[in-house]
Amino acid sequence: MAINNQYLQSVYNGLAARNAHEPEFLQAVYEVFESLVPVVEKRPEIEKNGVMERIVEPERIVNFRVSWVDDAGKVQVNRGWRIQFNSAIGPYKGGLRLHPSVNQSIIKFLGFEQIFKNSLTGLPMGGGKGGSDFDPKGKSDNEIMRFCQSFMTELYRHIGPDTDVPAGDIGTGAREIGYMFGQYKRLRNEFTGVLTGKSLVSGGSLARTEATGYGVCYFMDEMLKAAGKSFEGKAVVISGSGNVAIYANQKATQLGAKVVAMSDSNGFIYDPAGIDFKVIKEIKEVKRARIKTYLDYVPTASYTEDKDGSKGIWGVKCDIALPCATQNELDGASAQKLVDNGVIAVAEGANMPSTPEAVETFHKNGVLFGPAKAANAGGVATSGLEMSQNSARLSWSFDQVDETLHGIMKNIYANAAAAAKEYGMEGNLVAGANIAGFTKVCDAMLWQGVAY
Ligand code: NDP
Ligand code: 2IT
Repeated sequence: MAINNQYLQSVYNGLAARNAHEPEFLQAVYEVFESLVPVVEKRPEIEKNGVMERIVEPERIVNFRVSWVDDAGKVQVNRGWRIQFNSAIGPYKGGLRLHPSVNQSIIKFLGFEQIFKNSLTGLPMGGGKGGSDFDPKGKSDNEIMRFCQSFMTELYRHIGPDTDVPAGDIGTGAREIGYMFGQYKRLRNEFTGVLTGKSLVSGGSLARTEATGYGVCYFMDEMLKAAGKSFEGKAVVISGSGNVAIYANQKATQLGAKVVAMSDSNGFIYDPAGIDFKVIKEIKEVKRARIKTYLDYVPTASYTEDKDGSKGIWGVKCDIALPCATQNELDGASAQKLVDNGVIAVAEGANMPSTPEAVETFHKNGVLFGPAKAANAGGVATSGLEMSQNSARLSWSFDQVDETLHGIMKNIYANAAAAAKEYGMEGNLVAGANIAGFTKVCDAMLWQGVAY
């Protein structure tokens, strides 16, 4: 692999040598650097001011111990992180992931992506991310609470409504945000919008729960429209069955499509009649059960245990695919299966779900492709709207938030498409999103001088 620019290649080589043990982070940086070749060539001030050297080094990483006592009275120890990657355009903003696979590479790739995603929203938010290798699966409510309180007992000193505003991600939903918010308030004696994704009874925003999944579909709708197509009558496959996947199902169905398959890390369900959003919501949000229990509600559906590292779902024939589970869940072979089965469009609800080989396969075969930092930006955008409502101490109606979100997603599509065209890569939304997201952050860094 080579980046077709000496400056970018040499910054990347240095980074790869220093971070050889962080493959996901390097994967995310490589893709951005590849896209920025024409920008760096056109704007010599980028190299002159060391913008690329600076942008790949986080402003700050906090790594801490999280100890808590389980229900059996045993002491458990997890690792916690918060990465404050870039504050050029606003306070650090990004979610907290709770999953056993979390390590520094995962947190750094997510934080790096967040810089450009947040910039694309047009709202004043810098890039941050955090989390822990804590596994919420199988834990009691009290164990979740004790973990979240312990996590916040360290995190609280690093964050604040004008400094760094965390939110949810994998394994962190309204319940976890609630326990963390309660602990922050106790420690600081302040009721502020320090977290987003809050419950409506404590300053949360209507439509934040739905926002990422809806936003993915709004973005997909723009891609389809530009190609003279629509969701109407299309078969959709959505991987995952968490927050993003559930509301992507609801919106795709509202827009006239049929969601024929969804998954979790154990397997996938298939229902050609269209998977019922209300049933999935009940199973996941209320019962916190596995997706195979869908068959208890809809016996005509089928369940396939996944013996292929959660990749079996990509063998289901569809017109539209929305990967909404996790990074690198859709590899080159999976992309080829989708292409062979006639897929016309893919938009990423998860962060970096497609491997570089998968993205190349989609591009080569003329599949419309919406990259994560553009397609799933609706979640953080609506978090930005939650921050605005908290600052103003008022709350907007569901329709007001949803319409603003819709407008933001349309803008992101238009800006990414325009940037790709301006730099001679028309139709390549990976390049377009990276360029459009980078430009604002770069300009802010140049304007503020060398401070970091
Ligand atoms: P949830 O925890 O609500 O759901 C995650 C879903 O993905 C579950 O169905 C889970 O299955 C599945 N999953 C997670 N890890 C794996 C894995 N290693 N292999 C297979 N399946 C897996 O998370 P979200 O829906 O919030 O997040 C999903 C993705 O969307 C993530 O990439 C996240 O970063 C991204 N995202 C989330 C946003 C948000 O607002 N929540 C905003 C933008 C992006 P199981 O239950 O079996 O683990
Ligand atoms: O990846 C993401 O954009 C999120 N998990 C949402 C972050 C946020 O601050 O709402």
